[in-house]
Amino acid sequence: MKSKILVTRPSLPDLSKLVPALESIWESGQLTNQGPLHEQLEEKLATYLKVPYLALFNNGTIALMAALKALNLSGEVITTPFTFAATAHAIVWCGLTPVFVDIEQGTANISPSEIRAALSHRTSAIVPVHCYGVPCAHAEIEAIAREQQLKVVYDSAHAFGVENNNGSILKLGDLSVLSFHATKVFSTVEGGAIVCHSKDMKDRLARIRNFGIASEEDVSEIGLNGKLNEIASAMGLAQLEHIDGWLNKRRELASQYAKELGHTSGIKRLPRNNILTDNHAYYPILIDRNMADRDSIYAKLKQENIYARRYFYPLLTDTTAYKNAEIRSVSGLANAKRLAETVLCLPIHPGLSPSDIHRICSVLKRTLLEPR
Ligand code: T4K
Repeated sequence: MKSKILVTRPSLPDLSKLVPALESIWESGQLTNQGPLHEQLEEKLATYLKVPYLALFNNGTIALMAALKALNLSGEVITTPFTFAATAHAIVWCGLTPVFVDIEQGTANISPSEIRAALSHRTSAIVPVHCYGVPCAHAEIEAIAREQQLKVVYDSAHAFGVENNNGSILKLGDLSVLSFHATKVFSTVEGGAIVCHSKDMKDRLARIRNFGIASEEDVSEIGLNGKLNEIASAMGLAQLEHIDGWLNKRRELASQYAKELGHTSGIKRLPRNNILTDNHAYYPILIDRNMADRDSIYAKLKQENIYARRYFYPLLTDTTAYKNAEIRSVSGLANAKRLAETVLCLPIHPGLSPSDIHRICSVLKRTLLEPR
């Protein structure tokens, strides 16, 4: 049996880069609570990502919850069902009602016209996802938000380092939330961050992250424990030293996929429009239902020890947790349903070699030619 290829593997820094930082933690005994490595990572990441302010968190889900809390929202929040469960979970954990609308045809991102059709007097915010790192239709989304006085919190869990013509897309919206989970392009094992636009907001987020403690004498609001610890911060600092090389490696692998699969009938690439600097966090392809069945291809790859993933199937609104959720979609979520049934994310991570990509493409092409 050929070697196992997983959809992703964490990129690990040289251990030698991590050891001095770990030694400093052992020496100081400062393990968490905004220690020196945490402060360094916050600063270095804001610079690297070219964003004004950034607050670290212990994972992307808690960061999403803190972001929603910091904007003092109430009532309904319009979002997409084509996402990881955490997006909607955070809304529910904040006591808000997620209202699900469809994605735009030909993309994996929320549709502005569907947002507009779903507005109610209870709507207080929009939570779009830059799915697979592709920027949302942000100009239209933010025009609606301005007009209706709504907040916009982008779920940017997939969008580390992505830039368009105006620079980092993480600067969009009121707040933008990142994930640094082990499966992400940049990782602190578990971790996340919120990008914001003022020192005041960063301070508020830091307070929410630390139980809402305002001073030795007061707890000013209901916060949570969202702190990134020092060992995770050390991991982040070491990762930053490698990140450009890893992103380049992803670019090379993505362009090999594009070359090898470019003219294969039955496979379409999900477009990656309006991106100046891509991160290739995922490599989603669409399987033409007239040619082949996505699940058979997924299973065939598995038989060959190649583990692709059906991100995001099942659609969130088809899961038990959301079976009674509020869906307010003109199209009946038709685009999201179609995408959930036809998308396949192929393995992509810096540990893969050109021959791994060739092996994946060969199995795919062979399977597509087999009679159904
Ligand atoms: N919003 C969006 C849009 C998100 O996609 C996510 C997370 C969030 C919010 C929340 O952020 P966090 O709270 O997680 O920071 C994974 C991740 O657990 C999850 O972080 C991620 N999205 C989601 C899209 O994918 P699974 O169920 O695919 O994980 P798992 O364990 O099956 O891992 C996938 C592959 O990676 C496996 O083939 C093995 C490999 N792997 C995984 C881990 C954890 C490793 O090689 N090493 C590892 O340590 O959810």
